[in-house]
Amino acid sequence: MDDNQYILFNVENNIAVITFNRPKALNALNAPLLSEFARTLEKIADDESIRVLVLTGAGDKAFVAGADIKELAQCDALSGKRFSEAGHETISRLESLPIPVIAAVNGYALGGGSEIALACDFIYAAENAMFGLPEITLGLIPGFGGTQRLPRLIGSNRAKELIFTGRMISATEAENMGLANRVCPPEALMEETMKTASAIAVKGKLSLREAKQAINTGMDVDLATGCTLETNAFSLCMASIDAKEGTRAFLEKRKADFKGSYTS
Ligand code: DAK
Repeated sequence: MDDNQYILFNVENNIAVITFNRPKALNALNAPLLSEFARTLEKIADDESIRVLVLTGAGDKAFVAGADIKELAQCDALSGKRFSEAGHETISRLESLPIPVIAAVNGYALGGGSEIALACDFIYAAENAMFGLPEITLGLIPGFGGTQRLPRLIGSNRAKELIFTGRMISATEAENMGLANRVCPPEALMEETMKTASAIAVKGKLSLREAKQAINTGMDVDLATGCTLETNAFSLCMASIDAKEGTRAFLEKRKADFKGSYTS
């Protein structure tokens, strides 16, 4: 289907799955993996048929164990800047995809791996998952948005403790902190994730996009501005064929068949 070396990409029933596939290095993010990831996200953004994206890691040990430390160790200012720019661009492309994205964290999600999961809409974790931002141990700080997204999700006090110590936390602790939505036995993780992905995939693509955008943008503004954003998004939905179909389907006692378009 494509010529990727470090990314597996599969689409079935309108659900795309990206698997980070460098299991011998615990799926650590090297430059080629990051650029394959970026290209695949671009392809997904251009494919109207894809309704949900799931991210996971190959093997049973890791989602992504962070940036490739061998590569990091060789970075100078210029290559570090390039790595940083490419990383930021990719993470923000991931976060701003107009479809829901679920991280199925099946082992270590460290550093850049945790940051990728944080840029997804929500996280399901296997019981053996471990989360952490160990950059401080390397004399660094999180560089793919961890200092910004983690405190927004779990509060600045908890985020500071994790970032200052570099301590890893278990899936259960992550769930208790509100970092992971659900914890499953490892063998059930993909099934549970795909069940939720399928439940989302049959909903209207336009209303999902508007809901995601309203939440993401609304988190960074005051409540009144957020409610104005919601009003505008709501009126866009009302203008869509999908809203006509959804309301009509309810009245006709049948399942809605959403087309994801404003016009017929
Ligand atoms: N990079 C490269 N190789 C890695 C790796 C990594 N991050 N993590 C694991 N590996 C490799 C190991 O070297 C080992 O390879 P071989 O020795 O077999 O060749 C293989 O994967 C298996 O790992 P272990 O033998 O260590 O496995 P263990 O079960 O004993 O330990 C572990 C698992 C996850 C606890 C351990 O591997 C570990 O601590 N890994 C490193 C975790 C880590 O510190 N990750 C990096 C975080 S820093 C930036 C933006 C973002 C970032 C940087 C810059 N800019 C904006 C510029 C991000 C930084 C990070 O992510």
